[in-house]
Amino acid sequence: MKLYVAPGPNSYRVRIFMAEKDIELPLVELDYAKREHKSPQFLKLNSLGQVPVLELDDGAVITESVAICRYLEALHPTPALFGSDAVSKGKIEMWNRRMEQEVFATIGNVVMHTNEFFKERVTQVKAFAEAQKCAIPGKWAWLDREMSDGRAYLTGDDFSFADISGMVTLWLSEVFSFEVPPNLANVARWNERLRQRPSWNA
Ligand SMILES: N[C@@H](CCC(=O)N[C@@H](CS)C(=O)NCC(=O)O)C(=O)O
Repeated sequence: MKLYVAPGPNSYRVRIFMAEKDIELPLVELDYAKREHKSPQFLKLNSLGQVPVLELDDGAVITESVAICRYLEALHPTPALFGSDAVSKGKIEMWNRRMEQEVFATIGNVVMHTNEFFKERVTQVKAFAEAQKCAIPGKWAWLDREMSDGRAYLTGDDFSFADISGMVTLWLSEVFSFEVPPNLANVARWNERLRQRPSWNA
């Protein structure tokens, strides 16, 4: 089995997940500058030319960071980062979707519609990027209100896959200098807690 990766939130999501579970896999690190992710050889693995990609020993391929993590969870069930009972499974799915669609996607849209790197992936619309940028503080404020019950992690007391999506969202936010509004005490507490995990550096 080998995992194709390159810098960016989706590869980091899988690498954090692996670190949390103590999983080690051979990594193939692609170089964007050399366009290795768009080479004919790599496009055979993932026609979208995106990472991460997991290639199994029998040649089967799994793309999409969440799908790769779900596959790895099936092989390594503990700790159960996608939940262990009906309620926790439902809540983790719910919070993962919310994190991805409400917060990550808003920040990601600004990057996608302004950064040179994504010019060939989307038709960049400056006005959309501006509107999404204005929406970011409100997304964090919404999360802060949600977490005002004092919970440690997105779904409650336990760290889960949804928090890993949160980690890469916080990373994205920092790298592209979109400050998390500093007055949001609940998000700040969660942010600090996540950064203290050894997997943060994965
Ligand atoms: N939905 C995919 C998204 C994959 C993705 O967008 N990966 C980025 C790096 S984080 C990429 O490969 N970008 C290169 C490109 O878009 O050409 C996943 O979750 O794995």
